[in-house]
Amino acid sequence: MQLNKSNQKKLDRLNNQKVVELLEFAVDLCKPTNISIIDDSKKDIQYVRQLALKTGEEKELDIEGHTYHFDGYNDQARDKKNTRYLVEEEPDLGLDINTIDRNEGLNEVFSYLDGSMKNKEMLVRFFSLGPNQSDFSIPAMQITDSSYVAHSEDILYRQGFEDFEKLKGSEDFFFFLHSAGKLKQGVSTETDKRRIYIDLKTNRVYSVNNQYAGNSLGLKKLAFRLAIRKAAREGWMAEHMFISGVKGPNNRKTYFTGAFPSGCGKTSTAMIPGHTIVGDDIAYLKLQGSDVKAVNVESGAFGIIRDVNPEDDPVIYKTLTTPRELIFSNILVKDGKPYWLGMGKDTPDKGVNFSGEWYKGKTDDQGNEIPPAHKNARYTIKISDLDNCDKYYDKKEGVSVKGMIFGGRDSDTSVPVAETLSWAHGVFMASSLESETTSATLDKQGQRRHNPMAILDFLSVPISDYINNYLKFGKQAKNKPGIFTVNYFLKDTETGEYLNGMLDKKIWMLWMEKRMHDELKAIKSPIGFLPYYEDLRQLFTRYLGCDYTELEYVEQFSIRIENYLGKFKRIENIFESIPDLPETFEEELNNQILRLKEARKKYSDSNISPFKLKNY
Ligand code: SPV
Ligand code: MN
Repeated sequence: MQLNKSNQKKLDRLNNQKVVELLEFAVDLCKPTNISIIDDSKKDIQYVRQLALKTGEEKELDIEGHTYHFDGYNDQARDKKNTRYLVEEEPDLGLDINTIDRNEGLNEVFSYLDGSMKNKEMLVRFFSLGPNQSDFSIPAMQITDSSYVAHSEDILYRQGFEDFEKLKGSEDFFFFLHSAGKLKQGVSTETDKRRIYIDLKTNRVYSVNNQYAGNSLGLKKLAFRLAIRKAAREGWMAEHMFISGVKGPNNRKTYFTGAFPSGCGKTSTAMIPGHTIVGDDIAYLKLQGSDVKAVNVESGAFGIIRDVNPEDDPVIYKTLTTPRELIFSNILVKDGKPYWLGMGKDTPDKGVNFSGEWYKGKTDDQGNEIPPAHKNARYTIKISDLDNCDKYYDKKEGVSVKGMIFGGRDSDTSVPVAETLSWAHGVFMASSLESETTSATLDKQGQRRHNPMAILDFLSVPISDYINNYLKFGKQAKNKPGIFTVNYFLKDTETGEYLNGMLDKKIWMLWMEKRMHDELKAIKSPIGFLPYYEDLRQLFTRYLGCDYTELEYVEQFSIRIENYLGKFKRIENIFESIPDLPETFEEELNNQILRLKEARKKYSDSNISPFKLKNY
């Protein structure tokens, strides 16, 4: 292995045999032309930023600090099919979790990585998943030949070279090896050989022939998969959750976490005007004394840019249109300016996008019209660049979590907000989350999928272990967070129109905040506690300055018994085939179905108005 003097010096500073071994292994396999070890210094971080421009993986836009990057035409989302766990004799992980025999998988992915960095520079990076030097955090080493990947990680994660120095030679860190493979105009070309293989045995991930961040950035969803397993084994939680500070009366701040499948309102919930953001995607949660505390694993946001406009997302829009370091991906560029779908102004008829030179009406090989920007186009920014960044976003001890929210894209069943009846009922409801698919994965869109805790794509332990861990975690917590379900996508059965406005989620958050401080009573329904009309009406008037009619309330909060029963039948069918589910969980399922059937009988109605439920 050829390291120049300054790189060798950096490696020596780390004094870590495991790091040296992994580096030697990666160099032998990928055969880079040169190697750069990057530390936490401004100079090194700037070097990576410049390299992305030099290699053409990123290009500059008019506004200072803004760059854009394209992923390949067929590399625009997470690739579930080619993301697999390498397993030896382990039992099947269950549900539709993809696995491959460990040896076979290693051979395959190594064959694609072999020589993948010829004529390229290998970047060796060190980060901290979670705040530096925190009890929550996990150190991570990333090797990549993509300066876009390394640059994105600088925006999205805390640099951790110094944390590695403090490791004193420990082998306890995650390792990611990535190569974008063969490039054409800065874009991975051999996407048919795209592989993302996760080695649970060694906490390593190998990813090749891709650039889309959900596949390539080791620290994002790849580290998350490793962390879920580590957490389940060690009794804490790694969750697909934002963390947000909800501002209640008298400036009271109450922290909530929220899990939503991608593209279902997660970032916009974390970004509600007037509230603060700690993180928008991944949280680690641990018990500390009587409290549940959470940290943001990341320090940036890789957010969906579609529909970000001054009206609906004023804070993000401002951040994206003022000078700062940020990366746009898969947007449309014309004359040094970025454009995306739903940005609130007209997009030009031609420009450059993820398909190359683009013009209105352009079609792909299959004859499909290519939109100006991809639906899953994204922005990469630092959380600290947002006006609503929480002052504790980087706090080593984390913030105290008072409530957890679970939401999906559900057009016909779930009420806009409900508080579950207990921790166990909450865990059951969160495990029963279903959502209509979106553009964040390469699947067909608009199909209803079971997605427990919005984490299914990332689960790395059998679902029964995962649920067991949840139940135990709550049992141990003296100050248990309340568990809430939300749904922003309920539609009118006849007109098909959404029953709620974009801003209504703020009201649901404020209602939950007050509930967690015992300031509001609620109506007990078969599926959980519902808000009283009067409380919502007051919140709508005070915080949104608008009317909230009894009719709206009834349409939104009536319990659609048949639809709920249909949903739980589907859930029952899924869980029936899963071995070793905790008994508590099965009881919750049976009781849930029973409560719905009893209510149907008691009210002789299958669409029960919340007004009727008052004395349930
Ligand atoms: C998500 O889709 O959940 C994301 C983006 O946060 S990524 O997982 O990186 O695709
Ligand atoms: Mn996510």
